[in-house]
Amino acid sequence: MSETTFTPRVFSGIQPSGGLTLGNYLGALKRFADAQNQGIQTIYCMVDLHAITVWQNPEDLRNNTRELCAGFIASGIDPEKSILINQSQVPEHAQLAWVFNCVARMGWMGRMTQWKDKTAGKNAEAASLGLFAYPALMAADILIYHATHVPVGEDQKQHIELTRDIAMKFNHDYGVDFFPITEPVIEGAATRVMSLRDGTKKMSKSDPSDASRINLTDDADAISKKIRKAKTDPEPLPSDAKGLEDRPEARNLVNIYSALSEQTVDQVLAEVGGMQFGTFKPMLADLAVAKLTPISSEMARLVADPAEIDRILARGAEQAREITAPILKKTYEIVGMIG
Ligand code: AQP
Repeated sequence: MSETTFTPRVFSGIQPSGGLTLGNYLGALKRFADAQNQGIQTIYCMVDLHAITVWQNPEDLRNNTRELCAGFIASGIDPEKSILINQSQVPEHAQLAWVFNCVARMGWMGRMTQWKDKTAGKNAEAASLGLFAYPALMAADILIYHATHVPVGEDQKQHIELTRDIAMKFNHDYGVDFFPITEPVIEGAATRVMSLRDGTKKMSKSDPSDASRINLTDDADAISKKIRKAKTDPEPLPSDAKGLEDRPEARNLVNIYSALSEQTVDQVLAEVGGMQFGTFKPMLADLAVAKLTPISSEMARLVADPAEIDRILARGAEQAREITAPILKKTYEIVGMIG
């Protein structure tokens, strides 16, 4: 474990691989915006180098990166308070990732459930080397800032544990106390928002069924329809959280309500316990529309001015490099490449 005290610093990222879901909003963006107001430096990243681990149409990647940046800002991340960057524009991420590729072990990567999920039923030999090495780049994204805290959804927990393993192995191999042992921050009712069609599957932007997710670009009508059609069971809602066990769809909708209304699950159930879904779903739909449609209209306004988005990201990259360049230089000294 690290003996050094590192200045608290928050880092997190999202892939510009097309579209943002309610899962990304509640599991990541909303929490990024909250962290920004806690007096800690916050750095948020569009991880385009991660996105190309599976093939991306170049024009779509450019547009998706700008749309994602608009999504960050529309969700409350203020470029005056947080550093907002596009990963490829801060070259130290990729440079440190190479060093970490040489620290991390093949066996560690092979055990990652995301790697297993993304290659399940497919020919893993045909997957890109980048997809396999993805967690080493993620570790570099975090550690190039000496970030101490990473707000993420539940699905990313294993990757943060691997980031800790890489930091510990680097520190051990070189006899230094240079990289912090980063903490994942996984809090709240919606760290794992599930599909609206199957409460046992994560809500995901790559799910073939659009009805399974709420996109941040959906209008009020689409949001309401998707919630009304969400899969449920025939029982009324329970009056305590224990009653949600073994009811994945009911739990998911209550968790979403809880996160959007900023109440605990117990507070929500005190209000809606005993209600039928026919009554609860319109309440949830109204709440979701009220919270999400201002975000989608702000996103639309922002993407209409791509030059402004490019300016924000260029400024973010300059600010970021003030942090990353000295950390990379010191890493190269430790490894024996300079100095
Ligand atoms: N369903 C979810 N519930 C809670 N948090 C979620 N996140 C994603 N889905 C959920 C969180 O969003 C952040 C960034 O995710 P990402 O886009 O970089 O990658 P992802 O986790 O792979 O997201 P998707 O939607 O599932 O993308 P695809 O379909 O391309 O694989 C992370 O903090 C993640 O936890």
